[in-house]
Amino acid sequence: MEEKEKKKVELKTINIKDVTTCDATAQMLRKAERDGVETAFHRAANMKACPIGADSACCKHCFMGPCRLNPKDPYSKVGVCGATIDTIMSRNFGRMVAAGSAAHTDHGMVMLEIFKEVVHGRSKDYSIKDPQKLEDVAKEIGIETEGRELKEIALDLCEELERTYTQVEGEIPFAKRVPEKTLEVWRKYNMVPRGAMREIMELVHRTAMGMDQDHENLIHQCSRAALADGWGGSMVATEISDILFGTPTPVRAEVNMGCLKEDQVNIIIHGHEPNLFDSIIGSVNDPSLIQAAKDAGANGLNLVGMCCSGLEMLCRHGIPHAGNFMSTEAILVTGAVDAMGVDVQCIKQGLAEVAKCYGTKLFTTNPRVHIEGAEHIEFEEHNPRACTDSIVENAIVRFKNRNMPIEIPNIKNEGVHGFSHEYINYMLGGTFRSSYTPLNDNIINGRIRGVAGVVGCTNPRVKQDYVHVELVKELIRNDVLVVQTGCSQISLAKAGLCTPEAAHLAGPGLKEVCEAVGMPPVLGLGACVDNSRILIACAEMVRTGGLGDSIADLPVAGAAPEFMSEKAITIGQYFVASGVFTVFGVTFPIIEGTKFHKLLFGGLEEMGMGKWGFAIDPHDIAQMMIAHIDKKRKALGIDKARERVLVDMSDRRDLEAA
Ligand code: SF4
Ligand code: MSK
Repeated sequence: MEEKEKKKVELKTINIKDVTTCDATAQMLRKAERDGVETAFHRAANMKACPIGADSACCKHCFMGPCRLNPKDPYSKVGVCGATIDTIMSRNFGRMVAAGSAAHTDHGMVMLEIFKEVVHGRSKDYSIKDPQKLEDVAKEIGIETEGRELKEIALDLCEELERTYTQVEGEIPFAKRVPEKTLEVWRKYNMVPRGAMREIMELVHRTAMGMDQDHENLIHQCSRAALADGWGGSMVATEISDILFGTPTPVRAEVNMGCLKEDQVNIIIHGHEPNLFDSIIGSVNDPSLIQAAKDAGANGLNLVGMCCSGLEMLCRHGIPHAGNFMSTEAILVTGAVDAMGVDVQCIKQGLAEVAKCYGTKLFTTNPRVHIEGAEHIEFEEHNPRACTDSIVENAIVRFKNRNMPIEIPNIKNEGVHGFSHEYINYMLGGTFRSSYTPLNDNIINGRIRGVAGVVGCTNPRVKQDYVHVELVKELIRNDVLVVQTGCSQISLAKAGLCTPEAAHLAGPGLKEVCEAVGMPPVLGLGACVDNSRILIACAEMVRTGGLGDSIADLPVAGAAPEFMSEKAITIGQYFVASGVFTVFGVTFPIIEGTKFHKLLFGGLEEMGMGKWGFAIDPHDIAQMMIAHIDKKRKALGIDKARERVLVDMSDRRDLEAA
């Protein structure tokens, strides 16, 4: 009791309207405080971020240390071994890239293993949902498809894509998708990935004590390991998930906590891999489980997603999505969640405590993730329903025994999601002439100023959703088409910007294109591994012509304005290495003014890649991205085109025909 009182006093330190603009999350934070329950928002307020760690000015790579350098005077001393601040920061940066790359490539490898089981006929629980995509991907990486059985092609595809992970020599298969001039830069600096395992291994080795102590040399391996994720692990994860679970096409769906239903058994799936979610869709549609729910007094089984697992199924099947990373604890405060099943990545340990407070059953399902206090039901690929049926059965029991008041925020937002690269191609080019030509043409004629990828997490160190939403609003107001993935997509969906009707918030040129095509000004592409769709779209824009010869020539920019994960650093580095100006918010783990900072924020661009940028305020981020897009337009000689010509009827017909 005394302990609880103490917590209540501590909880008073947060001002809810300063930590989130998500009304549902705010409502639940107020309830959490009334209930004496702590969340990551409270812990962030009570834990000051370590300034030395935030700047990567510490090293614990050996036990002569740990060594701390002074971020305010970074060249005033060196580590015991003599390591300079640039060595220490670049090694820390490399370790983050290695961790992020490992996360996505491990995820991708799991997808490939499932695909193999399906192709060999050893798994009956999954099937090939998009055979056309299977053929298209195979053809693109040089596999003969003419006159061959799908199974033969699929077997070759498995073998070929496995090289993405295990190959020790040569270039990864999807290097074939990279524009030639971009690839030339990578080859010049020995950055074309071999297999991800090889690259991550070398990066971890090179960042150890006594290894690579030249940040200019180390950045090549940081880039190679990051590219092994973007054009490798993540890209395979996306492509195989499309083949197995279906390639997304636009679907209207609801997001926010109002997707929970008080009179139904509510089950949330949170994490990243689509297989757990795909299986539980079968479970909640099983007549015997539906009957069991009814027998328990419920009006049905209500399946809802969160974070990137949720995005995988929001984009593919229109399954409702309850919220992004910073809402995963808050939603349990509703008391309405009967079970939450989690798999991998971005699962806060704090969930276990909040779940306990509200009697929610929290299940870990992946051998890689157990949490003290959560029950583990292993998800077996050969018998997936055993796990997901059990989650549903447990949820029904919890529903029956609900013994505390339920409060569900009455907030739902509708939007259109599921813009895969293939669909963007079709949407803009039409059935018979699928192509990016209309997009490029509209960029060249200035109706669309450029394209921005706004992606990534939410983070309690900044106001949840605020930076994403303000940034995107400013971009579209300036005729920049926005593509999105990850938790950012949910921030914008909650703000109502993922609807075609949101076109009225766009500048005149973008608005005209959106209205002609019937698309939102903000296109949701999926989960964080689906950033690979943005890379493919960039490559396609180069291939289509008129916007330069490499990704670095395109009038595009990226941002992760509320990032929190090491995976985001890896994503940032693979976009930068691919040629994209990429701005991060919150904090940047490298000290300004140092040699390594100059390399990331300028030197890489001089080498033919993109560069990093940093700002906290969304309007500053937007202005940096727009200035970069304008710089690229100028270099391409299309800056004059933005002195807009009024659209005549024939232009309009062209757009409508598209
Ligand atoms: Fe200190 Fe060098 Fe050891 Fe790092 S590697 S802890 S800088 S002695
Ligand atoms: S879930 S990595 S918080 S986007 Fe992919 Fe969201 Fe960031 Fe996790």
